[in-house]
Amino acid sequence: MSRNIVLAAAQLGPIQKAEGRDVAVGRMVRLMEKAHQRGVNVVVFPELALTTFFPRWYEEDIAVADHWYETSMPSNATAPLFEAAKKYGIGMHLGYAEKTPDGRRFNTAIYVHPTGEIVLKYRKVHLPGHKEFDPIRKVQHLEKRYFEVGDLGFPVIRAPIAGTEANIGMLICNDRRWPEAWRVLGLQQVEVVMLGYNTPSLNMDNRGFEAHHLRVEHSHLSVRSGCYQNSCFGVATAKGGTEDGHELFGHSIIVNPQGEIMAQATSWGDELITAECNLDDTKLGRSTIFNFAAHRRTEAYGRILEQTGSVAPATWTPKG
Ligand code: CDV
Repeated sequence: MSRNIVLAAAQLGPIQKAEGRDVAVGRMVRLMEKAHQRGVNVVVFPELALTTFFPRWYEEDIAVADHWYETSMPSNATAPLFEAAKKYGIGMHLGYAEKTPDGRRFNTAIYVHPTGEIVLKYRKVHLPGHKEFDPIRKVQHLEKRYFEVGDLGFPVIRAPIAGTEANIGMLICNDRRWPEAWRVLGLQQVEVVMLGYNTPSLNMDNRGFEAHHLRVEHSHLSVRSGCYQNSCFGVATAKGGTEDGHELFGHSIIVNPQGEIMAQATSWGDELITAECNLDDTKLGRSTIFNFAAHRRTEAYGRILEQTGSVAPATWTPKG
């Protein structure tokens, strides 16, 4: 049985603060049409794909930001996406801000089967930035204010895709920089990691200089090493371009289990990149150098779970 599937990253250009969900959803439906024309089986949209990246805007009263969140999925606003997925028989990954019935807020992603059923939900674990207004920063990054830490772990599920089955998992943006997150997925034999991101072209933290070209380099390095070290495909989809005056770097990629980039976006706008992926290509790494059962040494990894921050090592001094 062929285990070839066609994966797509559906990069979005900027969504301005003043634009409604209908604008974003219309653009996303057009990308789904394009995906259908190119024989795509799974489309991956970015993190917080329905709105501007609102955590850059400070609100004293968090309830004032409530209009950025989805309280149901699908909703009237997102129904056209679910309809397009069904019409074209395409699986869809969607990132959005979630507000639960009991008032909890998460940075969330779902994977939707073409029938419209939600197969998998993930809530972002690694929330970058800060909770209170930071006068040092040129631009705020208030994910710690607007979201709780995800409470679903890093789930992986086996789901039907294009006549075969694939083990799928998700990360969201900053998660891609944490090898622990990838490894938890790898330990569940993930074959396809879907992840969306909104990453500014400049480090706005302003506590030191970071060369601009390294921003993209670090993003790609993280995804490529995550895929290689866990023998999986990765679809990393950006929001790009100048959003409300702030530049996001785009550069969406699809990566194979060797850590090679199979496709890369070249614009900062709406752009669909695709790659035909043989899921059996995940087997080589998994059965050789990254055969976890044969080679992992959990007895030496205690600190990973016992310690959060780093500690200074003991100091060696010469005896003589
Ligand atoms: N949305 C994000 O998680 N962005 C972070 C930025 C702020 C560093 C990222 O890791 O790309």
